[in-house]
Amino acid sequence: MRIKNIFKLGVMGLYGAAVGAATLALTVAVDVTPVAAHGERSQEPFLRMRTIQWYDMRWEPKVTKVNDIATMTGKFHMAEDWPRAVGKPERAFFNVGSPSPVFVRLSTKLNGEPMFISGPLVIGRDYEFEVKLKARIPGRHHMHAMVNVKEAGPIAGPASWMNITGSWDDFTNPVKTLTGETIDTETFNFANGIFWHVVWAGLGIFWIGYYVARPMFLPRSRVLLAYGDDLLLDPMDRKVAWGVAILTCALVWGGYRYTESKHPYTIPIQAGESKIDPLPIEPNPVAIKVTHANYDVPGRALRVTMDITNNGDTAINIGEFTTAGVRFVNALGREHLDPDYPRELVATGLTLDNEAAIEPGETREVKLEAKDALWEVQRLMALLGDPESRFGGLLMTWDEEGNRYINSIAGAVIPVFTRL
Ligand SMILES: [Cu+2]
Repeated sequence: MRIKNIFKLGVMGLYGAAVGAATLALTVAVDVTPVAAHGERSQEPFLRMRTIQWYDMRWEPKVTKVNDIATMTGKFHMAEDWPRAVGKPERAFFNVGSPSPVFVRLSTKLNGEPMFISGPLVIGRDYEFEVKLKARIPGRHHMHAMVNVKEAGPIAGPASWMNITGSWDDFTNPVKTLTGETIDTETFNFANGIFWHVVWAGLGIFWIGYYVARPMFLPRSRVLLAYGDDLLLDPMDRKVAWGVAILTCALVWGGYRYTESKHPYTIPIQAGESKIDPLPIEPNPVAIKVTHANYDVPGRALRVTMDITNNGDTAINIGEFTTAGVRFVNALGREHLDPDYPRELVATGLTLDNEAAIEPGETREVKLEAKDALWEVQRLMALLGDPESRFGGLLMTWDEEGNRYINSIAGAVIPVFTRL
């Protein structure tokens, strides 16, 4: 009877596997269109505009061969207007957003210091990062800088397409261990990993399978409730349970003993916290107060009214407004625009009501308009549907000597459906 049950379950399992395989085959045969990106535009606008504000991003080189090194560098500002709904960056980890491990990350540096564990980041301050990547899987990949924030999730920055040529089979990732041995982390102990997965999964499946077959959970639970456990406890169950318990302990103990004899020097994975000081605050003679902002829905334009005070010694001009990685530039901003920055994230529709420079000591009410279809394409205007409709971004100004000043601005946005 029991053997029959197990056999029946086995057959059912085979059916399940067959259905799974057929589904997979259909997916492979029918759905062959590759995705163009990986959903960054569906991240809420307040996450992209008012948390981590990225600038000076570079991806170099854009084309690499398998095993070549590429770098991603840039800076980010932790917005003062950090949304209430998003966890504060008390524990954050710098990461890279990519479609699977197409590159291997060799190192991450924040303000010149290695960052391999998470740590706090300070709101209102700036950080500079450098990520070293080693090309692994050929293809055309959308590579984002990203910060994982505890209780907020991953906050993706702008991405650029990076191409890898060559063959995955040629990929190697040799590292020299502290004992002087050189291993290739791509293949090191692969069989060992598979072996332990099979051992533990096998033991788990046996344990659950044994009880599933004698009898199933629901009838078992009903018998337990109605008659107690006497009816259910077979002397064989006790023997099997003891057998599995002893085997588990023996495997754990034996595994540790074996590892210790084979690798006498091991160090645990490092935990703790990386404490990295933010970049020093640079002198900024520009003070900005946003007084009003609206979004022209049919015109796809954000209009911001603000009072700008120039406390410096030379006149300043506005050149760029950047938010969520989208850079709105005018003629001045274009002069300072990195030609390698992804074209799909550059908008030229930045205009001002008064193009004249803001003189030293002057406070002027400036009406800025950032107009482009990118508001819709990047789905940033979904913020109008949020319970807290606020925009955020970096306003960049340049003085006559070419010094750049960056101010993080933010404010409530009122939607406008007709031209006022
Ligand atoms: Cu992407």
